[in-house]
Amino acid sequence: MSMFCFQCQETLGNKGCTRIGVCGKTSDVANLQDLLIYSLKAIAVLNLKAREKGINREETDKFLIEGLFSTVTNVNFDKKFFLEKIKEAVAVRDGLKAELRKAGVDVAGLEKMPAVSWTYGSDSDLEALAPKVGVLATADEDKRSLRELVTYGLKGISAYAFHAYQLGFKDEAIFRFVEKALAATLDEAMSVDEYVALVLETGKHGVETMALLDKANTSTYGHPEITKVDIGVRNNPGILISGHDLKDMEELLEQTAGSGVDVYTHGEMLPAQYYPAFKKYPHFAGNYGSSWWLQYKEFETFNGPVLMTSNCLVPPRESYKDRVYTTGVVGFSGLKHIPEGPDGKKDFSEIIAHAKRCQPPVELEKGEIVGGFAHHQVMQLADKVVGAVKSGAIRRFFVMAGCDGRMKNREYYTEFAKALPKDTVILTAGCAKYRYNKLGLGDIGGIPRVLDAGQCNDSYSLAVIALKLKDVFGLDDVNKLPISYNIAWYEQKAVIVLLALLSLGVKDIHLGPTLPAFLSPNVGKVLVEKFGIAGVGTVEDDLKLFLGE
Ligand code: SF4
Ligand code: SF3
Repeated sequence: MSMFCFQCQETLGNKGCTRIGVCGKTSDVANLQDLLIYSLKAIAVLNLKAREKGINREETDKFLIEGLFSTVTNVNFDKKFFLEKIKEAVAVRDGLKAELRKAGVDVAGLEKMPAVSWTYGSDSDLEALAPKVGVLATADEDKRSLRELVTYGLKGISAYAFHAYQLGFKDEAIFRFVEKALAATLDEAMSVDEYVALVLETGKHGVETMALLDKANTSTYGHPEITKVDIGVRNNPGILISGHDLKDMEELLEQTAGSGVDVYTHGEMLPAQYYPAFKKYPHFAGNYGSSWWLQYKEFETFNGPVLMTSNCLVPPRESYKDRVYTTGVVGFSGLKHIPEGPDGKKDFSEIIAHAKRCQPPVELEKGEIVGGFAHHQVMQLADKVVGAVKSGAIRRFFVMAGCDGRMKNREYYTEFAKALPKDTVILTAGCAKYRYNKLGLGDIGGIPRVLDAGQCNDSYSLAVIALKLKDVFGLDDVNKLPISYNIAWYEQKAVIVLLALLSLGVKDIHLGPTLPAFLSPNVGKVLVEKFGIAGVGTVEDDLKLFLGE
């Protein structure tokens, strides 16, 4: 075994990747990601102490969330990036120790923790330590499972907090919680029950973080509105932008205006099409292709440059590698990275010049998809929706938010969507939608049968909608609504979405296509008993179950 990672749904054999990631992550990168997390935990321990002394640096908060975000599946594959980040983390950690000493704190006690005291001389020291501090360093399988569940939730929180931060929105309480929870994963005295409580607290902060990002996005770019998105192509050369970062989207649209280059969205950037602030650009073309895992084909035929602003990057093929640019925390050795300038802005001129040398995209399909059903828009249609439920025109809603993935068993979601009775509506968010958003499932009295709220973080919108409907119908429990949850997960943002829903009291969520490998049998049992979490079966059986037939 040269590595151990089981943080995503595609982990090998639903047990763990041990030689190379199914995602393409090499063992040295996987181990260095573990060492980075280990270093961040030490910073968290020290920063909590520093906060008690009134020492609190925003750069430390930002460093923590950036570091966690960089280890999310399909974000960064670059060994050099992680070596540098670990060194920076050690410097931040040692700087904090020095400051604490100056403030009269006795750090000797904290230094008894190996994470707080280890040192290195060279890169090879880092590489030697890295395999020893990962997931398997926790021997007890239940504690390991809970610590990882919390850590993956924190990765999701950090990704969303990072996007909000980019737009100037932050919340001290979220930063403080990330530190508290990270530090707790090093606490040898914590019991299994205490970790279970921490998991729920992580979900609660997940809700707050998604609410913060929702506020950041909507107050900066307006409320998403019903939009028809073209899925064909135009005749100009184009730039394809993917990932989740709306600030990058804004800057790219601004800088390409009048250049003769069109901008298309891919994967999780599709929901940018629903925001009023972006729709105003005439060169903002449609959405090209589908979800992340098809990029090996779709980046090829796009012909022009691609900008990856966050997950999911797939190790690029040689044939189009020179056209893929990364930015933010995304990285891959050999790809050109666009950094943030000292003024906080990015210069995309190189990508624009590159696009001008390229052919227009090859058309993959024609037509349009409809989206933009975030909470604000849905609430404007509330009377219609409530009326349809009361009249029986809508029998049930199915929340099918989450991720897409490349494994064959995801066909379940397409088949499930197709098999749903015509008086049911799918509420979706995240790239899971690509399994059914082009099926033409029709509408119910003008309400489309697939309501897309946006990116995975907009699952928050779906929770807001559910809570508002609960009030409208005068119910005392969100679980009494005619809503079923059949959620698809892949990476750690979906983990925080799940924990957020649990913390809001949602029960009986079905999670697939497989349950997380990082849930030990006992932890899985707790989730089943406390929250009614279940996996997925066959489409036929699941439909009967959901519809009570
Ligand atoms: Fe394996 Fe997923 Fe980890 Fe990649 S992120 S190494 S596929 S478990
Ligand atoms: Fe998709 Fe990677 Fe999760 Fe934001 S882009 S949902 S998988």
